[in-house]
Amino acid sequence: DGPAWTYTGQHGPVNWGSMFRTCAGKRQSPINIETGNVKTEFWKPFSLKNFDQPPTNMRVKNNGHSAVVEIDAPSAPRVTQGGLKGEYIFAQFHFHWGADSSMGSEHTIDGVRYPMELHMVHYKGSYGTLGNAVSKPDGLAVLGVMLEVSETDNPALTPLVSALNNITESGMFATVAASYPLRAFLPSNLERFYRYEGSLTTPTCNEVVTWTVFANAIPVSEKQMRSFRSLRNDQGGNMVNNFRPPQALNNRRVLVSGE
Ligand code: 1SD
Ligand code: ZN
Repeated sequence: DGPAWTYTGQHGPVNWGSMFRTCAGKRQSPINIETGNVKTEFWKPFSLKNFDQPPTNMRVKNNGHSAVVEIDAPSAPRVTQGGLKGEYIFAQFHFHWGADSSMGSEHTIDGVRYPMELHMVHYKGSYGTLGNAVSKPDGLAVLGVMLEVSETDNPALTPLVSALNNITESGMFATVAASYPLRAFLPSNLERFYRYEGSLTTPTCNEVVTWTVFANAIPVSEKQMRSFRSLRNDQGGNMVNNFRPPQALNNRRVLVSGE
């Protein structure tokens, strides 16, 4: 193991490229999405299977750089269509957020930063496991959802936010009492989204992700944001600003779904 990577200081994002070669690659994530410079594609709508089933168990872990949610479900949630080639199986979802609501998202849209971004990570079923899939160029499909501040709590986040009190330190995990189906963490409009080929946004920055960033956000209250900001990271500091800044687009095209 090399030195631990961080979001600030000597082992922060600007130096990931020298610590992990792939982080200096040409297909990195996140990016700024310029909506005036996208190409429209007409894909079949996303097909989400088992996204409406309440999980039999939901737990959240503080992995030192995010809050990661895993579930047990009667049948595995999976996604096809929406321009994806093949079937992708749900693995986990997690969040990136800011010290205050002026920042936090990884992707930006026309330079606009959201206070938080949710990533639903899926691996290609034909690769069998997430571990196998992270070495394949089409191994992962991540669905990115922006969160925007609302006056009232997002009810789907309430049980999850309560559980955050029990995972304040890195390495801790807790059960989420009442678990909502995965659909509750997605915007109601799944038809409009941006698509490009990118990477994991954390070291080792594997260039294996087909990215989807939905155009519509879901709500979160400032009170709920404060619970995320009260977590501690693997350095013992506040877990805030755990987002990587936008990377160069290089020789890539951003696509947008058309209707
Ligand atoms: O940051 C996450 C990382 O924690 C892990 O979940 C990885 C998938 O194995 O995905 C990245 S990200 O690109 O979804 N941010
Ligand atoms: Zn992420």
